[in-house]
Amino acid sequence: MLEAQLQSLAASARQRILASATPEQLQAVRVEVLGRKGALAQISKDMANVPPQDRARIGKLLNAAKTELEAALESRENEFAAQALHARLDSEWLDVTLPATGPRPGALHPITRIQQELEELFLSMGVAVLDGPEVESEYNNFDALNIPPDHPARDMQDTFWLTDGCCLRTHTSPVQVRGMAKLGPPLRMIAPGRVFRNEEVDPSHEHTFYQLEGMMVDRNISIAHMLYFMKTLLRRIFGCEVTVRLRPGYFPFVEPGFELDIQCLICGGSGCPVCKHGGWVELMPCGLVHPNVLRMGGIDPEQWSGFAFGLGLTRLVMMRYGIDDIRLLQSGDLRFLRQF
Ligand code: 2NL
Repeated sequence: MLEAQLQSLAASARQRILASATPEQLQAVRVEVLGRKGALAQISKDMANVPPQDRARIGKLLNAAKTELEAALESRENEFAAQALHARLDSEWLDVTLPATGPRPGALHPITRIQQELEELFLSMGVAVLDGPEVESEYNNFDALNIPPDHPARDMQDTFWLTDGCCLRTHTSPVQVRGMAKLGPPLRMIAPGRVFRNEEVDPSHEHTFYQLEGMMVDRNISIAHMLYFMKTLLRRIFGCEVTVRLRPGYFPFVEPGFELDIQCLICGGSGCPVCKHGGWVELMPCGLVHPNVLRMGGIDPEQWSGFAFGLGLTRLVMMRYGIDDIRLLQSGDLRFLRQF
């Protein structure tokens, strides 16, 4: 009776093990047949009622069935495990022979590049490259440059004032004010750097931009020295002969002061959108250093004279690369920066 029950149980379990389609179904069969409260456990309990002379035989059969079903379950489990491994290997397949993406190196900002190029050019001409703070005293930024107390540049509208009376430098001139005292005459120096103006921002105006100012002081320096120097500088910057003209210009720190224009390099002077059809492009304010500025810098204007100029690095970069919106330069936009 128990023997027949055992045989039919084993047969149906064998069948169900082979027919199970998922690891979950197989596990359910294991619990039902071999589990602590499963069918074989029940039969073990029922052994108590088997007549003693049959017990050993049926006990053997029971153990054999257990061992056999255990083996069948394990073999089916191994099949499922192998299937799962294959599926995973197929989905996680990786072509290790593909070329690596490699590092994407950074690059210098175009303004940094033009600044470094010009620094090297000036160093090769024996000119000192000076640096100075971006926060300056009112004295260094305005007074020492002969800018009168009521000058509009000192206005809240044009200058970022700090609460302690200092300001963000509006030009790199204060570096040259410090340079006059530090170097003494004769001297040749440039001051490249970042400057700040409290301006409404639009495609051609930024609150932060870069300029490079320069000053040479020696005996009997004249406009002729200045013109020769400027033409040499521009030839090196643009890589070709540049035609220049001087127009009078007013800046409190120079006397006389000029606007230096270059003949348009795009149209050669015949007129185009870049020069607004005038044939000339305004490039560098310049002049002979005002005697008051020399004096405040500790240099005797009776003994020495000098020329000075300003050069907009930001505008130079825009001209070189044809950038039509100044705001792109400070945007930090990688789509823009990766082009350089
Ligand atoms: C500008 C700058 C110029 C200078 C700057 C200068 C500096 C000292 C003495 C004399 Cl310490 N001059 N710098 C000279 C001429 C032009 O232009 O921002 N122009 C709009």
